[in-house]
Amino acid sequence: MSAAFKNITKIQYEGPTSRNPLAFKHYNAEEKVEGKTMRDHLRFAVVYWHTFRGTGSDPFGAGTMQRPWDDGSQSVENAQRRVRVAFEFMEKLGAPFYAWHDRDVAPEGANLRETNKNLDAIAKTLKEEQARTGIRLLWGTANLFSHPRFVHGASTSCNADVFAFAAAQVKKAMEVTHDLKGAGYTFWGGREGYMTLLNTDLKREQEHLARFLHMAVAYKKKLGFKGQFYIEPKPKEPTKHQYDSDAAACLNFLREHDLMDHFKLNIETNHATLAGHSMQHELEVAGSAGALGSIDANTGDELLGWDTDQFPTNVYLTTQIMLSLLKFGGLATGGVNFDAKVRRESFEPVDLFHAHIGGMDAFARGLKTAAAIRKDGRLETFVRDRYASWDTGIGAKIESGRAGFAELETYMLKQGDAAPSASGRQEMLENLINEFI
Ligand code: XLS
Ligand code: NI
Ligand code: NI
Repeated sequence: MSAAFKNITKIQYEGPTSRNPLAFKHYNAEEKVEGKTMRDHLRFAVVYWHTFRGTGSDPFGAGTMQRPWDDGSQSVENAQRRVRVAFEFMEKLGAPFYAWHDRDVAPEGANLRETNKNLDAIAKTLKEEQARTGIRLLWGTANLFSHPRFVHGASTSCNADVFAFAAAQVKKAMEVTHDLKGAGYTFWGGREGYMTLLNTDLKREQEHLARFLHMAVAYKKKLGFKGQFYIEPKPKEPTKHQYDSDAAACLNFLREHDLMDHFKLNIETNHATLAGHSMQHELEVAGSAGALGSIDANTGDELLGWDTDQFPTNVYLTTQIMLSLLKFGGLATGGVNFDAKVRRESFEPVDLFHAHIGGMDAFARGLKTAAAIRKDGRLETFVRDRYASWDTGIGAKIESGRAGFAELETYMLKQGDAAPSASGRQEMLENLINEFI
């Protein structure tokens, strides 16, 4: 076995008073919250792309990451060695899941056949390491955006051959995901959008995207893959506009194209921010439609306008997220997937541990805080009481469909005016949340 992190042993829970940077202060995997262990509530996942393939490069400078196990080559051997290191990391961290793109784990070959062969070789190593450690695949996905062939998109490309290539690639990625017993498979529309409407047939492109997803659904059935399909909304970047722009747009797209039964949403914090929404808004929209599947946990920077994919450390944010997740019954097939990367300036391997430990602790605190707020009950009671006028009388009649405009006019002519409304008490509720944080 490799030992890339020789001086680091399994990360332990030491409690809130610990001063050890390589210990959990709040995430205690076995501790029960609302009758379920933290491990099962949070289902943490490490992403292969940022954590093991991130170089630290940015538009202004080269990579900075020190990854001594990686020789920087595109060889299968290098990729296999990287897999062993990845599993050493995840095992020491105590993360039960991981996620990949096909091209993160295995190098692209000279043609599709060679590329598939490379992926098969790496899948074998992934399988061995999954068996050795018990770490499971949360979801797989295909990278349909990095290679220059995807310059105009994948399933929404103006070039039909590119659609065909993308289909073949997703077919293979689904097969490997299935073979590795993945709990899900994700579609993120990296370049499925446009840079200018001057050259774009938007209707045709959206229909192609729908056709592509129907093909995936059909192949899933053929394969016997029982994992959950996810769509991951994002409004822009790298394109100016991405068709899966936010949760509401995705739901509308799925409904329009008769795909609702086959997909749930994978909601990412930084994507919500880019869409001009809060993470909780996106969770509530997905959850209300019965389509809340999984989350990509990260955060943006208030002062930078792009997908900076930082690790989440804000307990207020994680509390809001956990309030919504608990409300909608928690994560079933999904997980808290750290689609996050260490900063370019945090280039030593140990920084990967600090980053994940911090994210896991932030979510553990969010979980405990949200559970305490729910147990206290004042917030829930307030919201319920706020809608009390709908439980009886005219409200109940409207909700049950027993009143139309004419009845409501008669009612209101008799009443003369609407009954007075009560205060929304926003500040009181904000104070209430802070009682628990
Ligand atoms: C990019 C996305 C991507 C997906 C997987 O912004 O978050 O990482 O999660 O393709
Ligand atoms: Ni993501
Ligand atoms: Ni993202």
